[in-house]
Amino acid sequence: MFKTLVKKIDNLFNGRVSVDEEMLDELEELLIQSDISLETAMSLVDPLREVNSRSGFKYVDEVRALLADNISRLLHSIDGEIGLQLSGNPSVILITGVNGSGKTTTTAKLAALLKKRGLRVLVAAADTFRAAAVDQLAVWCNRVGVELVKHQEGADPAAVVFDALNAARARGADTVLIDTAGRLHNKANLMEELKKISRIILKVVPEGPSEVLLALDATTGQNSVNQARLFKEAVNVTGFMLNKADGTAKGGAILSIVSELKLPVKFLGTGEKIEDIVPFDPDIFARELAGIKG
Ligand SMILES: Nc1nc2c(ncn2[C@@H]2O[C@H](COP(=O)(O)OP(=O)(O)O)[C@@H](O)[C@H]2O)c(=O)[nH]1
Ligand SMILES: [Mg+2]
Repeated sequence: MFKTLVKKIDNLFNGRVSVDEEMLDELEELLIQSDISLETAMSLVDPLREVNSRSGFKYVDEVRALLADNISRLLHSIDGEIGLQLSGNPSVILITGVNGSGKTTTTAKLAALLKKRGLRVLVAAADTFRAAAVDQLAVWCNRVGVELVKHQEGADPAAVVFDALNAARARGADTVLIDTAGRLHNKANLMEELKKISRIILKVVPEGPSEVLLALDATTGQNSVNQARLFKEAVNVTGFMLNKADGTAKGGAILSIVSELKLPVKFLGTGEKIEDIVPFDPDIFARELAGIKG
């Protein structure tokens, strides 16, 4: 994932025998070019500059190690848990995000993942904005072998959710995954709809959703930080599913998003297939980015 960024950092470090200010400036520049905000890039590189001017680095690998530590610390400085949380009867996972961010794909991937863990999964087709959206989800659910609760196109998404939660109770399902719309007539409508869905969930499952995942398109770059802020204001987002991490994404936005919103990345989407989902491990990611092998 994010091969370009990993490679660029690696190239910068490789073949160097000593560390100087110029190299650290280059590193900062490289991070900024990779969609990391200036502020976040500085928070990662400034501690390296401090060490460099105080005692200097003996080996380039010390820079890698300290960079990995800084990235890891940033990714751990969050409110909430890193792993997927499942509680409630049934546990509820609400999937939100703008159009094309990979919500429906994420829903299908999670359904398959949880089913594999032995959970009984039910999916709610709460994107009723377009008939094609329900059809797309139905195909996935069929393939994965999980139940789907759907209404007609244009139906009230909150009513779909209400039915799905009650069906889950009646049938003894463990988890309900809710796929939502990413586009309505305007942004305010979308946010209102998400709030309404949240209220309905609370009526049936008093502890509320165990996860509200925001699907983000990794190729969107800095703009995804704005999206994240907007959704966080409307609903109680608990973490991110960063999709299209396999593509041309520069990858740096992930660090800006976590550092600004203080919420965990829970999964990476690494392709269009059902198994292309990876639980996010901050420490592995940090080491990979800093080019520490093994
Ligand atoms: N390469 C890649 N494509 C993805 C990934 N996740 C979703 N997509 C594609 O992105 C497009 C939009 O996905 P969809 O789930 O329909 O987004 P939604 O509008 O948020 O429901 C589809 O063509 C998906 O196949 C991913 O992790 N990697
Ligand atoms: Mg969709």
